[in-house]
Amino acid sequence: MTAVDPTRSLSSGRAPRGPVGAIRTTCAYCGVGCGVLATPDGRGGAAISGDPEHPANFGRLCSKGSALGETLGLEDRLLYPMIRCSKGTMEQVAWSDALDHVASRFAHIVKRDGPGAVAFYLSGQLLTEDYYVANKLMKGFIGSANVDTNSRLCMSSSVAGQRRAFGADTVPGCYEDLEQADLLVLVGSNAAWCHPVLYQRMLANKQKRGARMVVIDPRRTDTAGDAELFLGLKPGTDTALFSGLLVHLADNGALDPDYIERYTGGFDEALARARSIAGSVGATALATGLSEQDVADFFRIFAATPRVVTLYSQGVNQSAQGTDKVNAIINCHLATGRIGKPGASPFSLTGQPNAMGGREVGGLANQLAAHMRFTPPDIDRVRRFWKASRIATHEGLKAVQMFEAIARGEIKALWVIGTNPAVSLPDADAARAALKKLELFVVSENVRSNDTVNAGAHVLLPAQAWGEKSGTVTNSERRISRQRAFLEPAGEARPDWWIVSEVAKRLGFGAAFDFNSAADIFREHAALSAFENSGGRDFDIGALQSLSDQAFDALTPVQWPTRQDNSQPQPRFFANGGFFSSDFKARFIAPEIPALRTETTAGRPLRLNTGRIRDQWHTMTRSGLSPRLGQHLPEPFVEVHPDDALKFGVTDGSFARVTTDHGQCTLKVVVSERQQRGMLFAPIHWSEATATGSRVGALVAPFTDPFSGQPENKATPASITPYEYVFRGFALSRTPLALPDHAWWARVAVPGGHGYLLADNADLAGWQSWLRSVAGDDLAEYKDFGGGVYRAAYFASDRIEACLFIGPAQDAGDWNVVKQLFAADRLDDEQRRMLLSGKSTDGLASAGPIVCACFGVGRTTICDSIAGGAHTPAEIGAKLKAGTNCGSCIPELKRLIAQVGSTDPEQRQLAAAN
Ligand SMILES: Nc1nc2c(c(=O)[nH]1)N[C@H]1C(S)=C(S)[C@@H](COP(=O)(O)OP(=O)(O)OC[C@H]3O[C@@H](n4cnc5c(=O)[nH]c(N)nc54)[C@H](O)[C@@H]3O)O[C@H]1N2
Ligand SMILES: Nc1nc2c(c(=O)[nH]1)N[C@H]1C(S)=C(S)[C@@H](COP(=O)(O)OP(=O)(O)OC[C@H]3O[C@@H](n4cnc5c(=O)[nH]c(N)nc54)[C@H](O)[C@@H]3O)O[C@H]1N2
Ligand code: SF4
Ligand SMILES: [Mo]
Repeated sequence: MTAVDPTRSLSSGRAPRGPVGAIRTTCAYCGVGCGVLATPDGRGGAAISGDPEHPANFGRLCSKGSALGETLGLEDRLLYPMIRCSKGTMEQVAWSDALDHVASRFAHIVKRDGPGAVAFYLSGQLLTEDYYVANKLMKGFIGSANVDTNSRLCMSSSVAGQRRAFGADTVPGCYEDLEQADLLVLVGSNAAWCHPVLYQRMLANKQKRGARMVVIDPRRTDTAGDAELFLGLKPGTDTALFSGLLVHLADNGALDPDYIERYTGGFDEALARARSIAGSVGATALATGLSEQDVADFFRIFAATPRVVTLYSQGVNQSAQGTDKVNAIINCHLATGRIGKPGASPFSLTGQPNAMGGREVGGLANQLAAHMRFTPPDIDRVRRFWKASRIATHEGLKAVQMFEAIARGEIKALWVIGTNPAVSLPDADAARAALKKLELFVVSENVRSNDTVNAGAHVLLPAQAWGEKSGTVTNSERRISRQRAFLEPAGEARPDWWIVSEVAKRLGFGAAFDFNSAADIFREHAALSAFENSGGRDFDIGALQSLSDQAFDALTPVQWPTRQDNSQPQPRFFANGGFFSSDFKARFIAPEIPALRTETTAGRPLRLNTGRIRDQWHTMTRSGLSPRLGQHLPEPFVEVHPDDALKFGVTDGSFARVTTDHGQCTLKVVVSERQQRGMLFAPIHWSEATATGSRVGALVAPFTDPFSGQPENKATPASITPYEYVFRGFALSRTPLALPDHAWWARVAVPGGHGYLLADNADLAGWQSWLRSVAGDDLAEYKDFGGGVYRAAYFASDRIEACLFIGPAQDAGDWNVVKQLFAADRLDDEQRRMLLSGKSTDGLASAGPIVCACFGVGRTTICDSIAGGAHTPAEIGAKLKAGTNCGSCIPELKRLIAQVGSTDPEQRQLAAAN
């Protein structure tokens, strides 16, 4: 290892400071890319607030961003490089040994089986600099394009759709458009939960300017709560809806013939195809399952509103026809010339913090760096720029195909960096089994344990995490922001770019990987974007290629392109054509007739839709550490329409088995009218590491879109059957617990320790002996085995060390109350006595499940306040503070107001239930 390591020092990448010692950085989570002020507390933590100067959020943060300070602990961190030794156990090794090992094993496999036998699987959570170096090594020097990323599961249909239409992967609009639009159409986007700060900007437009909102989603999400029009279409029918819209625009004089004529090609074919798919309002209604009235309303509003932004996300992308869906949307914007103009554009909402940066460096297997492609001139250009010894000459394998090739034994070495494919890939059991076949399986991670690490990694390399790492990310509106270090790196963690560069050096490519800092890499990346680019490539940040280290440290958020000759950034594209095709024109695309890849059958009569919840991020390796975020929806669940619940015999609050042709999960049932009949919804966040039998990726069919390779994550045929557990309960402990194998459990962070929600069928004596084996015999106990109740706690001085509550479904003890007692540093005698009663003690009434994460305000409290006369979120805020900080719960407050205030007793019951 080098004696002086610039990556260990906070002095690089730490400037500039914001007010009173705060460091400006960017949120670790979604593609909104909010600016964050982090003020280190000197003890490894930091106070977090929104950066008022950042143009993505102007000081706002959502519930996840606000809770970032609760996720900085080191308890779960991977601190040292580790290698699996001959006995099968992981052993700590020196960095130099780990890097030598990885390089020599990769070199051996490439020499023996060729470059196609190795692969990298990367992530939109890496910094641009990490991504750039990994892509350069694999595509330029190892000589394979088998480098793909979790963005394949996320954005690749948007990439493919934009490339087909615009000739390049260009997002034409910017965030200001959301404030300037008169109509916001959200398609397959639950922005209220997944892009909350942008959603608030849209709501502000609605409130201030009266913009209208249309939400298109098979589920009535909280995003739909603010919409004038909610279109709960049948899954997978978006192409029909937007084909019908194109026909309507054409037949009602709403086209922009001048724009079509001057700047586009292929309109007639696309319109003819649209007519054959959905040639009228009636045909569209039939194809989508919507009412003719709703379809007609949507078409009319769209046709009559020049300033319209259509925002789309995973309901569009994650489909076996995702690329066609994207193009069906873009067609309507091209046909009306509503593109790249203030308040008018199609807008792909990106998921991860650096989904866009990954696309810029060419992290996908079918891209070259700097938005170049696998064409002979581009390959030659990148080869010359990199002085690449062995550049890949054709596209590599896309994520799902890559894991299939691993399963077949064709890919023998895999390096996973910053993603958890054993959870997030479709057919996740098969993906996990494939990992076990690898001859060399390297994982660069922040955490010591997740399902991918636990799938048999041979080498673990500790990467610097958010707060420690330093570099750049690009958000949904093409804006590059700095992530800056404000904490010392944990243990021996290193930047991902450093780890990859050190392996590259050991493979003999030292000259091309002699980087000393993220700034070094960024300059090279910027220079490549401008290299032989006279405007023919959209991605150009040539103006930034000569930044000094100090200027890089001080870099303020900047949108691309920012070209050398004209350093004025360009917020929008294509208002006056200028597409990136050979004739500078856009292409209308005639989509295929929409159809889902699979039919439901008698055995699999439902369709499983999967997605996100408000307060968790992906596989919970970071958000799962925050007690505040754990309060909102603490358990893995499946949402079912009341009619289906009745039909299949499942009830709210009970458990059910969800089965597909690929796998099985056991989930808590939530019966809800927000769900469409015939569909189930389950969140993606839980894994083997955080719950039993709740890894939803195992249920998902591995079908992919033919153009993008993106899997259809939202429509797998499934069945549901009730599953009985005699006992329910929970455990709380200061240290992590290994629950007995027979139990169903879900882990949740709680103040002061770890919580586990439980369900089980084993006898209570077994639980008693398990607890004794964990905590010793010195237990305070309440036993009523005949009544099915066992409660026990173990104290150290006056504090609960661990406790266990098991009982019949309705009598297992009040989790919300016991959690508060557990959080306390000391319990008085009265509280101790009350503890094992499992009921509230004075002043500790249960507030119900938490709705407002910032102030810990529960549903019961909120419903009481509504019943007591609070009729708006503002009035609830004035009484309870709920919704007055980050605002992420306001959509839910509105739903509760509607439900509690409803004259329909069923609605009122729903408010109390979910
Ligand atoms: N809280 C939170 N926020 C996140 C994330 C997170 O993990 N947690 N992850 C981030 C990432 S990486 C991403 S990619 C984004 C994703 O953000 P979103 O795409 O908004 O989130 P999803 O919940 O995956 O899916 C959105 C909606 O698509 C709907 N849908 C399903 N099928 C169809 C269909 O056929 N047509 C239409 N029109 N809609 C359909 C679903 O019902 C769902 O409500 O969120 C980002 N933000
Ligand atoms: N069924 C279904 N499946 C889906 C989806 C869906 O909607 N439905 N959505 C898909 C989408 S859009 C996405 S984006 C994926 C997300 O899926 P994943 O990427 O698999 O999920 P994460 O939990 O974000 O995994 C990131 C991992 O990288 C680690 N990590 C974080 N930062 C760094 C870093 O800087 N360096 C390194 N080396 N490691 C780091 C974290 O500890 C974590 O283990 O899931 C996809 N899978
Ligand atoms: S919206 Fe929330 S999660 Fe997304 S970047 Fe902003 S604070 Fe982070
Ligand atoms: Mo994503």
